[in-house]
Amino acid sequence: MAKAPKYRFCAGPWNFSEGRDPYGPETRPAQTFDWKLQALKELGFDAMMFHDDDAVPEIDSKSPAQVLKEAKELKKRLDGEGLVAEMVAPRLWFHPNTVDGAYTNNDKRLRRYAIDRSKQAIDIAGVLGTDLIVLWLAREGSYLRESKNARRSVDLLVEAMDAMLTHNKKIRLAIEPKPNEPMDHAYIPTIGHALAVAQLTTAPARVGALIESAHAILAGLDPADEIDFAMAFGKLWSLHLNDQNGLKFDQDKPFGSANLRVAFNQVRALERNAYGRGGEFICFDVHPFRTTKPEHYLKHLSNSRDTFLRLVDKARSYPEKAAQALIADRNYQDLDQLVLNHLMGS
Ligand code: GLO
Ligand code: MG
Repeated sequence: MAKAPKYRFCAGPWNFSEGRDPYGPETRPAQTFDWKLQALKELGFDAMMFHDDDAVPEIDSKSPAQVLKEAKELKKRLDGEGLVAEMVAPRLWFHPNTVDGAYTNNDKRLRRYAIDRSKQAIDIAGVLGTDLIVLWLAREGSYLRESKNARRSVDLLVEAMDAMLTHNKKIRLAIEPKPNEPMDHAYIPTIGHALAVAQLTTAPARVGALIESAHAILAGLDPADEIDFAMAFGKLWSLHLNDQNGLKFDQDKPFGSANLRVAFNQVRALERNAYGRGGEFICFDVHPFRTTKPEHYLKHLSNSRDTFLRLVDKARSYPEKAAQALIADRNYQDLDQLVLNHLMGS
């Protein structure tokens, strides 16, 4: 097992959410960006991940020059705090232009908006000192199968990615698959889809993936297998660890909260592939429960990290020899119990 480097941690400003859901308003006060930056520092995190409009608020109302000026100011602040920007993701699901999709919108003019905004996100990433662009393709799919042409949508996705890859020859695109929500069916639901689409672009080596635990679970897959699959291709460039209790709305629970064994197996997969060796971060895409009080605002993050680190210890102290003997004997009954005993402790 290759030794993993020391893990480095990351979260985004949206991970300090205020508790709003479709049935009720916020339950915690909004915090400023500065507060969030300080919070990440206090937690000992190393990086922040950004949507383009986290980096430059109200981005659509600003000139390109103003956007870059504000990105430069942000870079200075990050440097001052000793934090780095892990990635920039164009937020292509909020603006009225993206109601019916961004890159796969049926309207050419609206597709152009999505591509232009993505190019601007790439310019922001350049200023913030990261080459990683994350594409969570929120509205690339259909509510109604007959409303879109799925074959054409693949072509449009490739066209958009090619435009980004050409805009800056240094950036890498990490596709974050998710099978549903907000769409009924998304066009890139799994890592296999993401890596297959990468092959159709003009620069396959610069198109990889980001795995989110909850998204893999929503696709009916084991996130550990998704990690191994992506890493077999050298294509796991970021990670959103969290948890999800079955096929429901996207829950973004603390890591390990719903299924400790599934979390353990993700950590084992990361360890055996030496995730982080290329500078990749452990990002937690988690949210406080709606019931969380303001004084416990950071617990979902610190708890996720604590669980992660304890599971790293569990992965490193796993009784490999005993497990191998049981595997050789095809005694999976006792192998199962060995795992449970190891997780429960003696
Ligand atoms: C939602 C996604 C979302 C992305 C973020 C970065 O389900 O997980 O939070 O990770 O927008 O692209
Ligand atoms: Mg995510």
